[in-house]
Amino acid sequence: AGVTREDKVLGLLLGTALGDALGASFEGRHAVTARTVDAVERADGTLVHTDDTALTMVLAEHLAARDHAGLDEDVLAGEFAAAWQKEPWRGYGPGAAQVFELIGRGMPWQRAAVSLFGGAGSYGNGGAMRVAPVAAVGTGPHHVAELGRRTASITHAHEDGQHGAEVQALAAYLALERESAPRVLDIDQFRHDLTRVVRCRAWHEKLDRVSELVRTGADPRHAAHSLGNDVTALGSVPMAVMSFVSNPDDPVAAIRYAIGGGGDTDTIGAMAGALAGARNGASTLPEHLVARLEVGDHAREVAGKLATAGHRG
Ligand code: 8NA
Ligand code: MG
Ligand code: MG
Ligand code: MG
Repeated sequence: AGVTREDKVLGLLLGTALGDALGASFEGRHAVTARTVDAVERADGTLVHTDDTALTMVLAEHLAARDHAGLDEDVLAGEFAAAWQKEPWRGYGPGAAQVFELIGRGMPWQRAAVSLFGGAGSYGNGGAMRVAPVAAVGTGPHHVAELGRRTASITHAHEDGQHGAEVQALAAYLALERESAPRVLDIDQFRHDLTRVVRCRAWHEKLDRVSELVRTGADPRHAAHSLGNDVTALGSVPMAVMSFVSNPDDPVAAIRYAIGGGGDTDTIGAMAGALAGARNGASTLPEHLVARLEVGDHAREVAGKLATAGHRG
């Protein structure tokens, strides 16, 4: 009984797409009221996703297709670059677009990634926003974090950009493998698991703050003010985790919370949606919203393969 693994993997993918597409209407707003989110939810027509979902699907396909071969950064870099080249209008970050252009012209991804921001590399949230599918194939917390870091490093040479992917990958793994509704989510255990694998003080401090904000039942604006809601990894992944752990049993509520904090709403919505979708499964997502997503059929096809592709890498 309960939610099947395939339904949880599909929930991870469709939750990403739903959070991204709903959040995309509000990107850059200071804060978003529940009523404005209602209006988008009630409307008809396609919910258009952005770079977050496009690259998540590329990674999911990569992992699903490479039976026994695992993750190949050189191949994946080419697949990311091809997705950007095909649909550059999906709202990519400027750093990501630059790396993909260089890769497309034949530069090795290692050189392209370190060339960004005067040689510092990107600490944007682009590695974290697309990472969740690694949760389906990792064999344990450390392996999942390592896979997450490797997928991020293709575009994000800065340590913070890679840590963000590790934290989101691990959160997705815990949501997928350990947590099933209606079992109650243990927030402190969750934070403990996260901080054991990602050993970096800035992240520990943010995750402690998440625990405290959950305890006090903070609203989205307050949480975003404390945790951040911008396009950096450290300024957005904690808000996504917060959105999930304060709404663990309801993906739409988690996404609405993420959007309510304003800022990088598509990306924070996508990451929160991935976590809540993975915990609760696709069957808990409202049909009228899923039907409006661009990726529905493709996500079902990939989720089926990804759910059985596990424990490689
Ligand atoms: P990125 O590598 O361009 O990073 C995002 C941004 O972070 C950069 O454009 C910089 O402003 C800043 N940044 C990152 N590293 C550094 C550094 N070392 N020094 C100074 N500034 C830095 O792209 P990404 O793929 O990481 O970004 C993902 C985001 O871009 C997501 O929000 C995604 O939805 C997309 N996006 C963002 C916006 C927005 O700016 N609100 C709009 C549309 C799309
Ligand atoms: Mg986006
Ligand atoms: Mg596994
Ligand atoms: Mg964004």
